[in-house]
This record gives sequence, structure tokens and C-alpha cells, in this order.
Amino acid sequence: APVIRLEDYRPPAWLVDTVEMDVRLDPARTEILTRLAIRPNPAGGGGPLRLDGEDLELVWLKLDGRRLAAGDYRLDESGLSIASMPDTAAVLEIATAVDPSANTRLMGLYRSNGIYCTQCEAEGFRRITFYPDRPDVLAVFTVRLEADKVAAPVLLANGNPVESGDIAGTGRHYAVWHDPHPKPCYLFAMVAGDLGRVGDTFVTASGRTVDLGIYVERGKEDRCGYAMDALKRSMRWDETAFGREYDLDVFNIVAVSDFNMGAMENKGLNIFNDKYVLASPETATDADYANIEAIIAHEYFHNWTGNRITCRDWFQLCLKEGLTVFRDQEFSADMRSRPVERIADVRTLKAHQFVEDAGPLAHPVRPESYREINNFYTATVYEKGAEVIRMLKVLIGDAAFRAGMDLYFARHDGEAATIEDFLACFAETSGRDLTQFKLWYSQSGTPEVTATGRWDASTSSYELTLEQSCPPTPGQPVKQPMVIPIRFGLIGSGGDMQPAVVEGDGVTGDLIELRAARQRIVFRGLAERPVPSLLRGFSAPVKLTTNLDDDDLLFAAARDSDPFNRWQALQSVATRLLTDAQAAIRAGGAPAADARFLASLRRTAESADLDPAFRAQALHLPTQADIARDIGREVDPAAIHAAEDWLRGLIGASLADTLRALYGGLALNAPYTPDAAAAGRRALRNAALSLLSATGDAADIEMAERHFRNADNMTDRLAGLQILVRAGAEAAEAALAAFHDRYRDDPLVLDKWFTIQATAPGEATLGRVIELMRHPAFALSNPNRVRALIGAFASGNPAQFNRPDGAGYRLLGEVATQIDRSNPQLAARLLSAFRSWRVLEPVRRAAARAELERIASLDGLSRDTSDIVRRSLE
Ligand code: B3K
Ligand code: ZN
Repeated sequence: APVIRLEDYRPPAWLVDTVEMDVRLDPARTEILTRLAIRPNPAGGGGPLRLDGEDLELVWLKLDGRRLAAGDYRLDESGLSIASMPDTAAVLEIATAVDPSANTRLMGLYRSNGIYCTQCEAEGFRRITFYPDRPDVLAVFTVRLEADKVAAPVLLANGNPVESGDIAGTGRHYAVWHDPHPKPCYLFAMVAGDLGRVGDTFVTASGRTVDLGIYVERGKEDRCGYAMDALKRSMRWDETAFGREYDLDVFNIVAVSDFNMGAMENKGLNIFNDKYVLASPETATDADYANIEAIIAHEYFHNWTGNRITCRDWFQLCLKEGLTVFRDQEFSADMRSRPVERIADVRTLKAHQFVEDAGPLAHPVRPESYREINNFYTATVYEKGAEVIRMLKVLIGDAAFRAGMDLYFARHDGEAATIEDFLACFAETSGRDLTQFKLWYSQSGTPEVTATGRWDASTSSYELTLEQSCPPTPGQPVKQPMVIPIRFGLIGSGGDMQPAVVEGDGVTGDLIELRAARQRIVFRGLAERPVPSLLRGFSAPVKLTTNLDDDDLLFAAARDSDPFNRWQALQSVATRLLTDAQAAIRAGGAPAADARFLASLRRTAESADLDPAFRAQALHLPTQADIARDIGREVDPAAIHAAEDWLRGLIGASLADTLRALYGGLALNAPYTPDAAAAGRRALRNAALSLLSATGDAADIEMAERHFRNADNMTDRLAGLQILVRAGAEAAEAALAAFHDRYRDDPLVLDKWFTIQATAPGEATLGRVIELMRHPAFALSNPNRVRALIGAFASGNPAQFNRPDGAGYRLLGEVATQIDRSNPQLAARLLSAFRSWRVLEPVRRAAARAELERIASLDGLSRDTSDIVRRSLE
């Protein structure tokens, strides 16, 4: 596959003003008539016309009413060209046919459980008709759909409904939808099927009433309440936080069960993976509720950041994704606890993005080249992209940030924009030069910041030396210094101190702007030696190393006024402990306990003035991926796993009284509600139980078993099951069987059952996964099933996936290459579990390389998979 480069961007030769489609839905042969009003791009366009098209049957083609003969155009693998075009506006009519039932790639028009649906981002519209399938071609769409009335009583498309009716004597009916907002074709969507509907209304700030609809498989209507509530809260929030109102008469959401990702922001018709819509206390965990809230919000917020203003080309993906993730994170922070949300977001960032950035798949937030764009919907584009926006806000301040957003909306509404367009708005409202800041978009890798502090009692001053560097990443051996916003405080015995005099560049209030490779700051006039609290709220996505010792960190864990850094301080000590412990285990020795850490953890767990959700986060140890990243080379995942077991057991034993008291005291004697306060109590209670049972103590395991059996909601039931399986308890098998029997007809819940078994410790897990692939509820064709079993094993069970005998790698390789033939996007996504293979110890590294090379040598790999495998090996 050819490499596509940002520097080669050229504006489209032809523009499309309007698109009128007539879609005759049929399970095996759907015919699509498309009428395009096109004209040469005034910016020097015209000439030959090139349209993208893939897996399409071309029925006929007309230009200005004249049927084109075979010699008038050229058809090839990837599209269609018309060499001689008029030099004026023209009308092109295209008849294509597709087979939705045979579409296993889940791109373009396909059927999921009998429901017709579409997925067009990034390049799926070309699988429906021939079209300039690029985001900078914006057109007004009108769509007429018709289908069998019994099979598809519901007919939906983008925009507002115009008319509908029966087609006499045929058993078929039709509906016409019109979307007045010009849009790129990746936002096109249609849905047809026998769906249940839950309706509501929303009155916008300016008083317009919007009809809201959530469509789901019949019988699931009673699981849509939370999603609808989250939608209305999102709509209100975007009005108050960003001044953005909804702009159509209807807003529809459809939940389908076969979907390659989480959801899709099609204009006025969001299509969701049903996992992110359906929830009831019986079937969804608190984490599911939080995800639903965040994803409903994310897709809704795209209406302005992505749809009204879209991307000029796919290199600008973070323009909509990073910004929209930032917006959904802020929404969740406002709906729940801000510090806890921040901790959760940073945990995700470190576990996924930092890991990606440290391996062969590292790429800039705005990549400069790609072979397959679908492989760039990554943690870097999304999560680091959001961090870049967050830093921008910190650097220029809230007021200039909001003014910059307003300017961006006003200036680029209805356009396809670039990162340059976006940044220009903020440069203007802040009066600042953002040239250096822009490096965040082009340099890949996680910057490393070292902070060295020195207290000078004789002058009562504290000197802080900050240094930054960024490790080499693919294609980028050398980096330039970035601008790194470091929020800080100096903690004294009585709380935050006010330094009398600050010497050195780049300090304003509580913010240090680190711009040079090395910067020195002196704080004078301090009454006592401070403990610096740096990178408060995780003000930049960097790896920070300080010369603070454990005493300083544990002091900060108790006294820092920034809750994020209190959490971070404990995590930093835990990371040191785990890193040392795995080294000891590898050397055949025994890990050493640390009484001060345990005492500090106990104090935090017992602090009744701290939010339970925060305390739960404090009890969650750094992930195995965090430790692997911290070690950085010659990693032995089994040793990390053993270290984690050791520390959990140690905490469980040493803090047993505290943990039992928490477990007993936090019980909620009220019916389940998914709100943050109740969820926080459950999280702390389940964290306590999980640590307690890590000792293997029979009484605690029994408590976990009772917890499982008596649970009146999925959060507790699943937590109980997870604890039993993880502890290898005798009761685990019976609990798994009971869970299975209870939910045998609910695939989304069985996914949780698959995942728990796939992430179980022990060598037997691989065989179990293979066996579960034969379970009647499992299907390689369903992405949720595949991710729940195979994806969870490869990404959520580092010790077993990375078995030294390579069997984990071979399993993933075999399954992924099989899936590659039907659904390349899913296959490529699974294979990204290999992204850290280079830092493994030699035996595993060799086994992983062998499997990657075996895959690379296969014939007929998709572009998606060969791109991932090839970059992983480079
Ligand atoms: N924009 C979609 C993702 C499309 C992925 C295409 N491979 C969902 C989202 O980010 O909101
Ligand atoms: Zn998005």
C-alpha cells in the first residue's frame, strides 16, 4: 500500500454541492442511486474527475443526463475516473449495488442482527457509492430510503425527517431525510430495521424543541434510561460550558450489536455499539455507566467539534478527536468528582498512550504519513490529543481559552479546518506565540522531565533545576525542547508556602513554563525546607523524575493540597516498591516490605474526609503496564505479576483491620443508583475486599463468595466473581457457572464472563481461552465477543499473554490472521497488543518477534494488518 503524506495535501479538484440518494434496501442486493451536483473547485480545480469506490457493483453512470459508455470512464480497484469533464458545473448520477449481508468488515452498509446500518468513518462511504471520499468535500445530503415494511419498520438517516409513506402494493415503504448542514461523507449514516424506540424531548437555550430518540433491539427499551439522561445532560452542558446549541429538529441514537469501535458521531444520527447504550443495575457495572455517560457525551459534542467544523484531511484527526475527548473529560469532571476523573484519565493515558509512545507504533499527535488511516485512531491521537488541549488551556488561561474556542467556532463553522487554523485562534485571543507549543503536535514520544531540588538553609532558599529531554521514536531520532506547563506548589509543614521571591524565568503564580532544555529557579525567603509538589493535576503528559525520597513523597501523600498529587505520591512509592520487588523476585530473592508506605496507605484509606472514590483510586496499585514502562528494558511480565501479588497480599495482611472496617462500614442499604457518590462507595468497598482476599485467607475468601452471592447489582456481583477467580478460590468455578446460568441469554453480560476468565492468572488460562472460543455465545464475527475474550487475554493479562513459550503470541497471531480475512480493522486492533514486544527479556522477545515475522510472511494480509505488523517490526 502506498504511503500517504501530509505534505502532499492538495485541495479537491471538484466540489460537491448536493447529494441526493435513493437507497433500495435489500438484504442481498441493495441498490443505491446517487445524484451529485458537482462543480470545479474555484481554487484552481476542474479537469479529470476521480471518485473513490471499493467493493462496489457499478450498475450505470450518467453525466448531465447522458449514460456513459464503458470507454467514457475507467474503473479500477480503488475507484473510477472520468478523464474528459466539462469545465462547468455538472450533474453526475451513479447507480451502484452492494450486498449488506456479505459485508463482514463492518465498514459501509452492513447488517447487524437483521438491522441495516452504516459506518463511514474513515473511508466507508466509498463502499456505498463512488464519491470523493475525503473530509474536505462538504455537501448537503438528502436521502430517501425504502425497505420492506415488516423487516424494517424504522427508516433513519441524517438530518430532519421530510416525508414518509407506503409504496402501494409492494409491502415496502420509504422515508426521506434532509440534512441542511453541509458535511463530509464520513458523517453519512442510515439505519433500517425493526427497532424499539425510547423518546424524549430537549428544549435548547434559545427555546427550540428537539425530539430525542434512542433506538434499540426490541425488548431492550428499558435499558436506555441512563443513556437518555446522559444525552440531555450533555446537551445542556455544551450550552453552558461552550455556548453550543443543537442545530436540528431531531437527534437520534441507534444501538447495534456488531460494531468495530465504541460509537460514531454521524450528523443527527449517532450509531453506538450497544455496550455503550444499554444499562440496568442488573447488567451494567458502575464503570459501564461512567463509560456510557462519557461516550454519549463525546459523540454529542462532536456535533460542533467534528461535524460543524470538520477536518481538512485525516492527518488533522486530533483536531476533532483530541478536542472532543478533552470536552468529554471536562463534562465527566463536572458531572462527577473532578480530581477522581483526572486520576482515572491519567491512569488510562499512562496505561495506553505512554506505552504506545514508548514502542514501535509511536507517532505524533498529528501524524505526517500513514498507510492505513484506521490504524491512527489511537491513544496518542485521542488521549494525548486531549492532553495537548488541556495544556493549551493551562498556558493561556481560562478566559483566553474560552475566547479562542468561541473564535474557532465563529471563524470556521461550516469548514474543514487544520491544526494551524485552530491554533491561530488561540494565538490571537491570548496574544501569545504558539510556535514552540505546536511541537506537541509533531514530536512523538513522552518527554522526560527531571526536577532536582536543593535546600540551602543558610540562605533560606530552595533551588529547583528542571531538565527536559525526549527519547528517540520511529523516524524522530532528535527532538527539540517543548513548552511544558508545570503547575506547582511548595508544601511546608503547615500547608502550601508562599515563596517571597522567585528568581529565574518562566514562573507566573503557580505555573512554571519549562521551555528550555534546562531551567533553574530559586525560591527565596522560605521559612523552612519545602517539599515541592510538581506537575499538579498532571499539568503535562510527561514522565517526571524528582530527587524526592520516600519520606518526601509520603509527606506529600498526606499533606499536598492538590488531590491528584496526593494520589500520585502514593503511586510513585508503590511503583518503586513494585519495581524493586520484581527485581528481587527475578534474582531469586524475597521482596522487602515498607512499613512507611503501608502506614501511609492506611491513613489514606481511613481518611473519612476524603471522597471514597478517591480512596479507592489510592488503593489501586499501578498497573503492570506502568511497572513494565518504568523498568523499560528486559521486562519479565511474570515477575511483575508476582510482585503485584506479593504487594497486594502484603497490603491485605497489614491493613486487614482497616480493610474489614471499610468493607463493613460502606455497605449501602439502599437500592442501586449509578451516581458518583454511590459508585465511589462501592469502588472503595470492592477495593478493600479485593486486597483482603489477596492474602488467600479463608474467611476473606468466604466473604468474597457471600459478596458475590448476595449482590443486588452487577458492580458487586462482578467484583465478587473477579476476586474469586483471581484468588484461584475453590468457589470460583461454581460462581462462574452460576453467573453463566443467570446471564446465558445476555451476550453483553457474557462478555464480562469471558473477560474474567481470559484475565485469570495461571498457565491454565490459555487453554481456557481456546476452549471458550468454542462456547456457543462466542463468535469471531462479533467484535465485542472477540475483544472480551481474545483482546482481554492479549491486552489485559500480560503474564499469560507473554508466556515464555510463546503460546500466547501464537494464539493471538492465529486468531487475528483468521479475523483479518473478514474484518481487517478488528484484526489490526488486536495485533497492537504486540506494541511493547521490544522491551521484553530475550526469550519472550524472540518468541514475539518470531510470531510477528510469521504473520508478516503470510500472503493476502489486509492493509490494516500488514501496516501494524510491519511498523511493529521496523
Ligand atoms: N469518530 C469515531 C471513530 C471512527 C473510527 C474509524 N476507524 C468515534 C469517535 O471518536 O467518536
Ligand atoms: Zn471522537
